[in-house]
This record gives sequence, structure tokens and C-alpha cells, in this order.
Amino acid sequence: MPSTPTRRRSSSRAREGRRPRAARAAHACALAAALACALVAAPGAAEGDAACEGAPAALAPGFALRFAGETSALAVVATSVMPDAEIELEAVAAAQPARFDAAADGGTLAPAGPARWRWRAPGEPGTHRILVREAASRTEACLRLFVLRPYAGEEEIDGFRVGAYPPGARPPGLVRVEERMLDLAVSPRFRLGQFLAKQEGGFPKYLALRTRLLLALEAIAARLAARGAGDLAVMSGYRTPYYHARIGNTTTTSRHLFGDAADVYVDGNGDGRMDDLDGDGRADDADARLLFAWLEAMAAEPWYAPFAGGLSVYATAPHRGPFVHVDVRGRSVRW
Ligand SMILES: [Ca+2]
Ligand SMILES: [Ca+2]
Repeated sequence: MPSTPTRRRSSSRAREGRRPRAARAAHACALAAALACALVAAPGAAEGDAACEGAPAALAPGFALRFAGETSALAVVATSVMPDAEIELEAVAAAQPARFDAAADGGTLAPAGPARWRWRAPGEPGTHRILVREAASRTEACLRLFVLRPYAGEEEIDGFRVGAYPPGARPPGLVRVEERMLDLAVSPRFRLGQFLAKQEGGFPKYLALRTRLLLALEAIAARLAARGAGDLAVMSGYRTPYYHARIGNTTTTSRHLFGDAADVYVDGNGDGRMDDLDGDGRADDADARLLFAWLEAMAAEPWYAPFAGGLSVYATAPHRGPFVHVDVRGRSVRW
């Protein structure tokens, strides 16, 4: 996977001193919230590639990464970029002084200012990563980059059925997923394969996956962990329009088609079904309703605003347990 490593270094003090006081305070609050979230999410310690591997004990970095309109304080997170496109990346430290360096395993990484870099994607679809390290805290964060396969509306790619997106609403590209990529960490708690449609056929397969969904799921999982609840399981992430229709859906606007929705349940005991969250001795629809209530309360907290979207609870069906749908479409919707 790695091509010839490109290594560029840059070090700086962040430019906090030049910001107006109010902006500085607001920024510090937002960053503190993100960091607190990550610290709850992933205690422990790690060095080297542990961040990119999503090691369970990967240390939450002492800084946040900003890129493509997202802010992540996670040890690892994934984003997508079109071939030959550029992405700007900034590291924002909670504590000063901070000294960063960054390295990419492909594409072209160049300094673009203090604690800021510009990465140009290669011309071919593939998977790359940028590792950002902060010297004082000796922590690091990994940005996994999926260079997309441009998508022009084909109903089938490499024998994999995509189906038809509604006019004007298709994603510009899709992640090409080879079988060896299923275990790639897309965030500390989640793997790429968890978001792939359970669709028949061989590899490669294709999917869309939005960074914001990963950030929301990590925040939810951290809150569940703080409650003592078990791991968050993904029942369904991305769906092709083909698969979405085949499993009985008639809408073509589902957020599952765009990679920013997931159907989730809590599964600490690993039996593939919702856990008994309310402790009444039964794992049933009431537990899914409790999870929904927790998430709805969480969504009302100010820090959740960037993750605004759909929340809905679905009862047990013959072929599956109950679950809660979560999406980050940008406006609050309940049904
Ligand atoms: Ca369970
Ligand atoms: Ca129960």
C-alpha cells in the first residue's frame, strides 16, 4: 500500500495570540470539548503506527486535526478525497508550546503555514495516511485518506452493482474496498468493513463514508462507555441504491446511500443483538427505545450541533433485532 514516503517537517507555535479574545475563548471551549470527548474515548498510550492501526489503547492526541470542515481530536479518523485534489490539514493544540511534524505515505505533503499542511492526492484511487506528531506531548494523530474512484452514475463498477442514484444527488466518487481493507481503522473504534453494504458479490466493492458520521459515532460510543454500556455495533452503514431497494426500501433519499448514516445498537456481550440496557432481564425493543432516548438527550446538548441529523428507533423484525438509526444530514429530523 505505501508508495515512496514523502516526509516534510514543520514546526511552530500556534497563532492563538493573534486571535481576538472572544474568538480565542470560543475556540478553546470547542477544542476542550473535542479533546474531552477523545480522552473519554481512548485512554492508554501508544507510539508509532498504533494511531493509524486504531490500536484499542491508542492515546488520544493532545491536539485536534482540522481538515475539510471537520475537527477531530481522535487518534485516527478517515476522510475521502478525489484523485489529484488537495486537502488542507491543520493541527490545533490545547496546550502551548506545541511543535508538530507530519508525514504522508503517498501523495504530496507540503507545509502551508504554521502547523498546517497541504496534501495533494495521487491521480489513482487508493488508501493513504498522514501521521501528525506533536513533540511536547509525544502524541500523534493519523488521518486516513481514501482517494476515491470517480463516480459518474454507472449502475455497475467492476461487476459490483451500485444501482441508480436520484438525479443530481450522486456522490462524486466512491471508496474502492478490497478484501484486505476491511479491518482498516477509520476511527479508534470502527473499521472500514463495518460500513460496507452486506451485498453479494466479490471484491472490489464500493462505499461512501463521511468523516462527520465517524465523529458522531465515536462521540456516541464514548458517552455509552461513560455510562458503562457496551460497544456500539453497526447493523448497516453505507448502502448502494441497488442494495437499498433490494432489501425493501422505496425511498431514494436515504442518508445510507451517501455514507452519513448508520443503524446502530449496543452489543457489549457480542451476540449480534441489542443488549439489555435497562436491566430488566430482557433484551428487546424497550432497550432500543432507551438507547434512542439517550441519543436524543445527547443530541440536545450544544456540542452535538455539528452532528445534527436523523434519529429514529426501529422495532425488532423477524430477521434482526431492534436498532437506532443515526445520521448527520445537517438538520434535526425525527420519525
Ligand atoms: Ca448483545
Ligand atoms: Ca431490557
